[in-house]
Amino acid sequence: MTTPQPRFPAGFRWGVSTSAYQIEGGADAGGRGLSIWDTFAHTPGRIADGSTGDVACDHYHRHAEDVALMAGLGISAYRFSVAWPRVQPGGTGAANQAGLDFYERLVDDLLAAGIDPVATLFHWDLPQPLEDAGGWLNRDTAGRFAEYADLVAARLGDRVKLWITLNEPFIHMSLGHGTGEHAPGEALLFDAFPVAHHQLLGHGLAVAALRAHSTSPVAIANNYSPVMLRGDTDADRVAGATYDALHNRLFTDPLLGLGYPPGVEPTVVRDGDLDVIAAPIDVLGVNYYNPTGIRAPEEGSPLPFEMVPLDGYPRTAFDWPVVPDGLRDLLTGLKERYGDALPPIQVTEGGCAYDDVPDADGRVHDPERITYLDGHLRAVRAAIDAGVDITGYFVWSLLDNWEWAEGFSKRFGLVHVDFDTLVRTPKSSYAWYRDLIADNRDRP
Ligand code: IFM
Repeated sequence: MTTPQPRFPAGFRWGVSTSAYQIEGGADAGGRGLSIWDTFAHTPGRIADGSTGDVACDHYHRHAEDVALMAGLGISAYRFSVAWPRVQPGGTGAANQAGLDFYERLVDDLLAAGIDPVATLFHWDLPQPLEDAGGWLNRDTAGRFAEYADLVAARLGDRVKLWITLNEPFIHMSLGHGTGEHAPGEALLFDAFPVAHHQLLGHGLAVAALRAHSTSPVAIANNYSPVMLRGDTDADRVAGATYDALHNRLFTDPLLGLGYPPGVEPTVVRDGDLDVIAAPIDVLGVNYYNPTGIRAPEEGSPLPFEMVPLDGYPRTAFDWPVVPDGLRDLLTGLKERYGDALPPIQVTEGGCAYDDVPDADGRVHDPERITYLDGHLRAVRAAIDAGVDITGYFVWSLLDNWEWAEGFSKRFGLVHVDFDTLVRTPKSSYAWYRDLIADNRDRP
């Protein structure tokens, strides 16, 4: 890098993130049940390369090796997700102790390595029996989620250092139930709004369950994509505001006590629900990858906006534009929008996919990822300097892993995984992140 990274405040949480279905494998191990992603991935035509998460990175059997990789990085926190179908294979009822045993081993190994366990309870892998009963379209699923949260917190509440209820409920609603690109594969467009409300209701009920067993802070991880208008007519501005309400406000306004933004209110809200949803949280998890270009739609379009490519920026292997300033603007914009209602922020995901290939010596050089992370961490620092309370950053992801509908074709890891042999090879970005963390630790 040409200029050294600015320093971060003492106690800043340096982490990496993963999720259960993307890394664990062990699909049948320890009495795990089926999730909607097992069903989806095993349906021909759903996944780009025809793969499944049955084995993924085999983290279920190799978690000790992966914790050692984390210790080598020097991270202070590891964000993983608990697979609901490991804990409740049928989606309801008593806990499957073997499932909880696995997470207990992981949590204890992390603590022994000096790494804070950060547990996400729902990263999209709904037990299939709950989907068969209506999934998140069914209000009952919110109550089931709180019961599951209770079981996990009863076992791990004394050791998990930060709880995250839901990961990216917007993506689960929009891609899972709006367009059908993700599990469970429903293409309901705007009829998917009940999924937003029931996830938020489940979040609020789970907050109470977590607090009954644990004094650790509670968060949610929302993903945000700031709007970059591509057009300057009134119609373009209306389209931008609509997209912003849908992607950036639908899951945050009600959490912070403002109710649903006009124009995107679900019709299934009952008296008292908004109070449950607005239960205070301690941290807002922010996942950021890129902004979205928006302009007014063509006449006759089924959508009230049109998404347009953002030209002039470098692009990742996912074809996502690399816009670090978008992260700074997002973070300062959250502060402007929510003011004192905004809790401290941790960036719970940020990262990029590139086609990383080992060289003849077996080393994996990923300079684009270093540039990406360097730019985005400078953006975080700039937002801190502008007065936003940001207390952590988690790289997505520790390992190359199973990227949902893209299968194994998109590599996000600091560590390369050979999906035939499952051999792990730290990339040059791993060494860069390790040195950055050490530098921040060593300099007062
Ligand atoms: O891999 C996903 C993760 O599961 C949720 N956030 C975005 C990542 C990259 O697409």
